[in-house]
Amino acid sequence: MKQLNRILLSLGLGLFLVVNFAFAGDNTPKNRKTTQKPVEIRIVAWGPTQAEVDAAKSRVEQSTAVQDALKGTKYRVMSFDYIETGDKSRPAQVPTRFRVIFYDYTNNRTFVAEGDFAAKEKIAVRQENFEPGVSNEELEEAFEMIKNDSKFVLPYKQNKLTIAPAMPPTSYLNGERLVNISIKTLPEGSNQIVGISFKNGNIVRYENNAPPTAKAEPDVCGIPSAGQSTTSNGTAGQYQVTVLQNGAPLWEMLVIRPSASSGNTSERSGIEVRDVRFRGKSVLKRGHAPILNVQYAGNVCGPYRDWQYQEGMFNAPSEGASDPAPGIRILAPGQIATTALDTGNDTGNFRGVAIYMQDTNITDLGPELVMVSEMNAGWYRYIMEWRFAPDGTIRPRYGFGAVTSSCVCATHFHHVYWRFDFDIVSPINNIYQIEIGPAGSTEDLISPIINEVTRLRDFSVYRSFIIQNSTSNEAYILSPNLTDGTTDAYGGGDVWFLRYQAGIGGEPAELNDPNTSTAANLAPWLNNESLSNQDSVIWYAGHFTHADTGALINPDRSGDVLSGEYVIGPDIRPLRW
Ligand SMILES: [Cu+2]
Repeated sequence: MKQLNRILLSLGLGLFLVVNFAFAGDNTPKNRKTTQKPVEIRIVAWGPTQAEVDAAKSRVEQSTAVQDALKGTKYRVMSFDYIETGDKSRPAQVPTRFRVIFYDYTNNRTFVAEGDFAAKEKIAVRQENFEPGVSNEELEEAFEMIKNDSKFVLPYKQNKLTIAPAMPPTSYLNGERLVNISIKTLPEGSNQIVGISFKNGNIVRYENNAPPTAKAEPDVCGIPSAGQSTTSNGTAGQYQVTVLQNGAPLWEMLVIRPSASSGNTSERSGIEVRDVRFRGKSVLKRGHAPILNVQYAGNVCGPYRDWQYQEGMFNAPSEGASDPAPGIRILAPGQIATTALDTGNDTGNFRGVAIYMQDTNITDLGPELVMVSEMNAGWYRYIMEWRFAPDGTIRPRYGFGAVTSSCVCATHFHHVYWRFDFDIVSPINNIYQIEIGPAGSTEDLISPIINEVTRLRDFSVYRSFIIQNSTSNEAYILSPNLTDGTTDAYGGGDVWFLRYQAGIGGEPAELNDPNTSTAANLAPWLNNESLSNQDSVIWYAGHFTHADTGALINPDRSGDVLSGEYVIGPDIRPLRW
């Protein structure tokens, strides 16, 4: 294994690190093309540090406004959000303000407190009516309660107890919020889902051994849960990533780890990329996946709205790697990260975003920049990956796995909704649909998308979409892959074309749907606004059917690229650049 050739550290605005990814000599991979040029990854930490976040949280918690609201209650800090500022004509601005989300178990209330990092504002608190999402701290406390419960303490000590997060993450019983945990005792295989009451500090048993939208039976599918801890909602981790080829910027982007990504605080949006530039010109203002849900055939369980803030452990080899910012690991040359989906093993050594360069067969210009993370949502294991090739191709990918559960034995349908805010060179773009023409014709059919609309995929005519700058020739094409499927009634659609909405005070609007149920709810935004020479946003849904009764692990993964039937995502390629 070749070690990092060179690491530069400097003080100043942030940790600054350069890794030389030139391959040489005996380490040359077999498929390496001779045209490959030396490539470097440069990482600069961006935005508030975890220490600043922790200080802000504790100051807010101690404020009189928050203490007045939560006086005498049992409560917990659930989540921390940055409040975005700045307009689209500028690069992402470092957040100066934030929200802290509290849950009051005594009265089953959610509170949102707003403040600023500079501590000049008075803390404002308001009660809001949303479910804050299960937190890592809740899960760890719940596990402890179960391990110490008189009924479970002996089997736990005898290593006969498996405790794992369940679905749905929470249930409300007589108005009380309970956190759901799956408990299996060996060897008799008794399996149940219980609700944890933090209000009363006890374990609540459900009728039929499971909450109404789940089931717990002796038969289970999926891989064994490793029971490792996850990342707290709102953990800092943002960094500017630059890939240099022969010293010139190839790719530049701001990367936000899943736990700090934008969107609804109780869901978030996975690995978020912002201000993505290829060879110095803007491609995407923002790319992320703010909606993730799953429906079961016959509704034997669910449906569930899932979340993407809860990073889980996967394997990011530490030998020769560097951790230049919290939640980011740059792997040594030749190393790749592997997830539960690849290995069938839920155990890992790292949470956050693993970054590496990898030779692929999609271009001979050099290796692809890969960023991957694994996220836990109850018994699901979700893999999100972004791949940036040196020819300008972007391949967002999503993979689906699960740890043992009775529900996942049944056929179920995963849906992921990417949000691509294309700003090709500038925010003002035009969008065209392109299809192959009728038999005998040599011309493609191209039609402009002039108003907000939703379109289905049509693989028979290779239906794709071109996004072009309004006043210059630069253009990208968004092409679905067969694995992305087509929608069913619950999925609600395949592709949506919407006008960008700036929102109040410069905080972008429509980053996540107004979810009134677990299904994606993009329809209210389709109100015929013009997309001609406008700033537009494309939502792209991928639909994946999970139908096997085994380990639910990708059977045909290629070994070095997250691919195969259990992985979906479109290809985004430059047409002219
Ligand atoms: Cu599944």
